[in-house]
Amino acid sequence: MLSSIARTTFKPTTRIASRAFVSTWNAVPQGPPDAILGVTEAYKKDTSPNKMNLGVGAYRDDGGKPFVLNAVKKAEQYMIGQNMDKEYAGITGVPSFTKAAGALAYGDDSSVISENRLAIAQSISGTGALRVGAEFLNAWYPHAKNIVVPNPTWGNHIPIMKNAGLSLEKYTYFDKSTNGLNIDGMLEDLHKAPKNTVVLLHACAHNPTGVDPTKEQWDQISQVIKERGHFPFFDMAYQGFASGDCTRDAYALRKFVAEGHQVILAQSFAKNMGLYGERVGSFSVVCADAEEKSRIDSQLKIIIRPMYSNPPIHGAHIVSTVLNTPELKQEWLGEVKHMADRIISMRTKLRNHLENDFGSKKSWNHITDQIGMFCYSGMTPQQVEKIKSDWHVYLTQDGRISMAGISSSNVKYLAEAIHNVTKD
Ligand code: IK2
Repeated sequence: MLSSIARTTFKPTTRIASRAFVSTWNAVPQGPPDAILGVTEAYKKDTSPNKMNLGVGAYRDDGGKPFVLNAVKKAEQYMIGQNMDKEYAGITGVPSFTKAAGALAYGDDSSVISENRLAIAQSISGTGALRVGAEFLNAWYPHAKNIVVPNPTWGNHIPIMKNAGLSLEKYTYFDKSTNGLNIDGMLEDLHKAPKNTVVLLHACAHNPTGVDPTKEQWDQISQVIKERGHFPFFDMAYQGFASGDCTRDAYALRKFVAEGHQVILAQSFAKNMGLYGERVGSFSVVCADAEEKSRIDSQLKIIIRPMYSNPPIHGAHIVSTVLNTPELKQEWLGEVKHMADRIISMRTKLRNHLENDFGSKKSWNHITDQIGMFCYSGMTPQQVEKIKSDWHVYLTQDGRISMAGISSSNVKYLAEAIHNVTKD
């Protein structure tokens, strides 16, 4: 039986084989490498013992090694002891995770939680949260589907929003002449944007510039968003990484909620819990009341189900265990502060070496003024190319340095490299 099927099935193959083979995918062109992850690919191929990967935003300890937080290790040990099953989570994820994640972002005492009006779904980290959010806007935002993002912004924001069908423009953010925030330009652009535009805001530790608005500037931003009927979409990928304090870093989000904005939020635990590859985050919607929350929850499920059915559970259980166990939460908060402090100390050392050891005459104030994981160095694409070819230092084309990739043992080498490529 099998051999007769085989004979009839394979008969035509002899005819096809006699023609020149043309693959179905023949016309698919080679795409460019990813602007950030492509840097890691190039770094891996470099054999120099001095090489440094300052491209991707991933925290390293002072020995340059990936850092698994103690609170995370303890949570995993506890989970093994619990003999947990591997059943599917619900479409919106592990409830003990989403509850704790919402409280961490909005505050334990937030009315959105006590009044049961936060619709929240576990997501595939921050990227997945942004994508679910963009799909949600495309499906249900009652006005024109326009979103504005800061210039510059995290590169992936642009295809995420566009691929979900939103029309995207940029608003002024960074001032090259001061390496700081151009607040007047930002307010003006937000004022000029068509009414009801969705405004993407980095809640803290802006990527790639490391420049955040002050509290007073957030108040001004909130004001113009309100006046123009715009809608705030917060991206909080670095809670705790800006100041070392998760409450302080949630200032803008909580202030907007307190002022009556109905915000939406993409939250990530990649950086602040070191759970990069676990892909755990959340997308949430502040609703008017519990009845509205129930309707929004139902629509989030309808959006998520055909995309990936339901999220992975391991990372969510880690976060839930850490946040719901007081001693582990305390230890974790200390570890977040430790990571933020190590980055701050690298900023000070880098600037110090540039100015004092190598006598750079350029201004490097912005290295210590900027906050979070990144330093927007001001290096040109040519200088970035030169630091890569001559010094084996890898960073993104825009001159962004991932400060978390620097350690005590190579900060001086980096300063020397930067000085050499920037001195002319
Ligand atoms: N939003 C912002 C602003 C981010 O920076 C990131 C993470 N970017 O990290 C890579 C880099 O810039 O080097 C995200 C969202 C999403 O992160 P994740 O999907 O890993 O949670």
